[in-house]
Amino acid sequence: MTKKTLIPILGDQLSRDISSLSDQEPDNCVLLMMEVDAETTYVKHHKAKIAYILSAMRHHAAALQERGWTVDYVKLDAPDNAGSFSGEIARALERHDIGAIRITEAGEWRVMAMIENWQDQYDLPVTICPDQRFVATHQDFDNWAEGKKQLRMEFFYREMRRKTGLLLDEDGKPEGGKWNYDAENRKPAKTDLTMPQPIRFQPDAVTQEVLDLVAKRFSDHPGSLDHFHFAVTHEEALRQRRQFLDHALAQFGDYQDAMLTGEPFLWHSILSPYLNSGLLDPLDLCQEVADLYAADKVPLNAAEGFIRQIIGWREYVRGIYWREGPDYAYRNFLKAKRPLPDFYYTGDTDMLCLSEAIGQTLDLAYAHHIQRLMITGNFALIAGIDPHAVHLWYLEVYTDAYEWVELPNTLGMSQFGDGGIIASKPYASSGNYINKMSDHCGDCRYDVKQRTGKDACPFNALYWDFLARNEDALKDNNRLAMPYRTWNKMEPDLQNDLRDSAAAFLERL
Ligand code: FAD
Ligand code: DLZ
Ligand code: SF4
Repeated sequence: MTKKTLIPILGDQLSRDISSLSDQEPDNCVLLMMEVDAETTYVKHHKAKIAYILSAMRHHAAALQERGWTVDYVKLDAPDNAGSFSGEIARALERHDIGAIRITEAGEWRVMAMIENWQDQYDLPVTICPDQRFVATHQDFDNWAEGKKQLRMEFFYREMRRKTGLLLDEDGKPEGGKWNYDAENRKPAKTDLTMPQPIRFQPDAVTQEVLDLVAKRFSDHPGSLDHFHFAVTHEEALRQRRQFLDHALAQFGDYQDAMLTGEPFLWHSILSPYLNSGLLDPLDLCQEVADLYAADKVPLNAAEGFIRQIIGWREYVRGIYWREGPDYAYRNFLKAKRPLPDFYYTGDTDMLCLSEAIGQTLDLAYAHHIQRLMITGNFALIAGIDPHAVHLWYLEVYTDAYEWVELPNTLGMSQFGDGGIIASKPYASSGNYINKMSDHCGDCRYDVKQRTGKDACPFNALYWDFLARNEDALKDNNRLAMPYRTWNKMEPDLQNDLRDSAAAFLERL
């Protein structure tokens, strides 16, 4: 009998056409799916994130079996579960007569290092297939980046538009004459607008079993399972995609940066968990968005704004992750050292913007981009929290968080830990920005207009203190010339008051 090929399918490789399966005959392969402790606990993932991944894995295994594949599925509570991918590969080699291993490259340095050992460890040929679910290959990104002084997303994004042909006219020019309609993505929202809601999927028996397992086994992990609402199959993810395209996309452009108390989703797609784990295909989604624009169903600022997030930002951060290497996780350009405040795990703070963003994160394992960047991220940045600790928090608490996408967004874009590879200036702001883009401040116990004193919005003093504290590192950044001019023109008494207010606040943290 000919030996079979063992094809491990990891928890974020749930795409039907994953590259490890292409050109393979079901009769010659054993697919291996593994729920293992090493993955569920390498950080303390939010309970709902674990439940989503395990349930989506179990449903995907059933779908693969229906399509004729043999799937060897190891549950987390299986007796003798070895607890790691490598340990489970070893056990699978005892159960099956295997001649070779084939796997799609993993999305993290940590797991790639494991896979690269397998050939020696098991004395079998191991084929690592490129992950074809992205527009840019690693080589494409490196070719683009090579020799450039600055790796700005905008220019990479234009390459991706050219490569995919998305939103280009017949002459290869951008639709509407401009590449980027970012300036038309910044309307604050009002509470009286009717908001579309994402579909709340009811747990089936498979999901319920996983929810019970997670509740029991991960009771010390952050977050709640009470509001679990995720799609866990390809069909359900497609229903949420339809819901977004039909009811939210048209206004996504206008309100992309808006925040409202009690409205966690606004006009966002809530599709990132499905895009990142493989239930949805990013390019196919972008093509439908471009088609809706071509059919006059959605405005250009919405279509372009959405497509930019996916073939621009999403592809760009992946390129940076693999180009910069595993040490990127430890960069700390501003030498920030403060530990993460406890309220990131409880939401228990009287700063309303933070309690809203963190509260919904703990309930739903979801927050939208501006909450992540300008509320929780901004606060950590201006309070001088250690960027590695901030990175671990984001990796834990969001269902869409895998290191390739989370780390560059957090450590690079949000915390300026890489010294400006991703962001041309730190995303630091006072309460003014939050007041402009949300309705939080009106109901907050702090006064966003006051800069010092016990009732002043803490973001205000922290913002100026951040600039003053990091003047040596940041003063030559052209994009900060204006705030530094303002700071240097301030009366010394006011400067001292701001710095004292910030110090007193940080002391209380
Ligand atoms: P929408 O607003 O509807 O956007 C559509 C899609 O665009 C998203 O589903 C996502 O796939 C993509 N997208 C948008 N912005 C980005 C971005 N900056 N980078 C990569 N993809 C993007 N996104 C993740 O997928 N995983 C993460 O772990 C993650 N961590 C983040 C950490 C920080 C500090 C910040 C500032 C952003 C992070 N993002 C992350 C990006 C972004 O916040 C989420 O993709 C988005 O909020 C997901 O919600 P949505 O599907 O409703 O997105
Ligand atoms: C995130 C995660 C979790 C919580 N659990 C598992 C698991 O039990 N089995 C699995 O195959 N994958 C899991 N994952 C996703 C993996 O961590 C992810 O596939 C790797 O990090 C590679 O990106
Ligand atoms: Fe946040 Fe300050 Fe506004 Fe309160 S006043 S919601 S702390 S920005």
